[in-house]
Amino acid sequence: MSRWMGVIERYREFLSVSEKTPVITLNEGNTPLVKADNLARIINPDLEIYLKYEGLNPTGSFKDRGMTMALSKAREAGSRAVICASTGNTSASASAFAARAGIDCFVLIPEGKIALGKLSQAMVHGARVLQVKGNFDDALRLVREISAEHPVTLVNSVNPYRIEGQTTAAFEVCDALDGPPDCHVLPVGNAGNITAYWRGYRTYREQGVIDRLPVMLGFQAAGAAPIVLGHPVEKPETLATAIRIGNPASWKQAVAARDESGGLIESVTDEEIVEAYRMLASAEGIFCEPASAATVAGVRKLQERGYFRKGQRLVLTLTGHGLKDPDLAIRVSSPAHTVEAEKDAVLKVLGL
Ligand code: AN7
Repeated sequence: MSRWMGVIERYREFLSVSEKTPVITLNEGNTPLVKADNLARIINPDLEIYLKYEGLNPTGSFKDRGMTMALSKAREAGSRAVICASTGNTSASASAFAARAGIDCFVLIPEGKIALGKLSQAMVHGARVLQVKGNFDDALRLVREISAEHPVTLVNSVNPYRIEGQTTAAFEVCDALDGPPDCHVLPVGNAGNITAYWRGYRTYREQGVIDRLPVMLGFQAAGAAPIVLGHPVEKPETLATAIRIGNPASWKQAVAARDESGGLIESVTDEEIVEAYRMLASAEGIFCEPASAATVAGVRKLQERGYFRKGQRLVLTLTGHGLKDPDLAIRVSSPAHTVEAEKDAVLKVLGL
């Protein structure tokens, strides 16, 4: 039988699981690698651009790859409860996989600063949701302390199984392209994903599956760009709430990925993010989160200063689905008309 069974079954040999590990899966992974020729025509027709559309994971973001590992290992260890801080997607994913595992889930989110779709997911899956009067960094500090003192498993990306699970995205990219891209482009928030991709590519090279490594290009939001600035940001601000993070947990690993690959981590403004977000939706039919669009905004910025070479192959990870935050889509798009229920009125508005 060839039914896709999730990332643990597919990449078991690269992951810390044994036949005793109970696999908690929602058949995550195996996401499309969409060739973006329209986008390339706009940005630079001499580039080959692919979009790794992680919004098509079961809970709508890349977090599911790490969460299948984290919850499977938590179950294996006999854990009764998991806890996380989140800008939204981690909590959505943790609560879904915890529900499937029959484990309690506690989530701490920054008050009023997560997209409604993500909040609805944590609630409907039955997590205990606490809104913290503070930002993500405050929430992460709290759950680190609580999980160190109480019998609850931390499932933020400081849990090594999370990063391990997320390496599978790099494997999928290489498997799909029969090799690595020249550049891999990611949004950077808590910096777990850029860490995971870099490790995934290195693993594949050590195993001889690929014979070279891509350049890692990361983008933070300008109002939440601690790695770019070189110091924590006390009050991070960006409309890309997923990456509204001022003190990333995997800071050092992200810098290592950048430097070892000969890449860079830079910032893009909210304005550039929204422009890229609309461009992806209108030119490619792909609806992603604003945080995900930071990749396209970043590529446009690098293109303007002649960074890329002719014929280079780029993979951009679109980390989450646009439906997580429909309010923003409506806010930045042209409004819907209201018309009388009469053909003439409709034709007039349509200009037909
Ligand atoms: C759509 O859910 O940190 O650099 O708590 O949801 O690995 O943190 C989300 C992060 C990019 C950044 N795109 O990834 C959380 C959380 C989306 C995200 C990121 C996130 P990392």
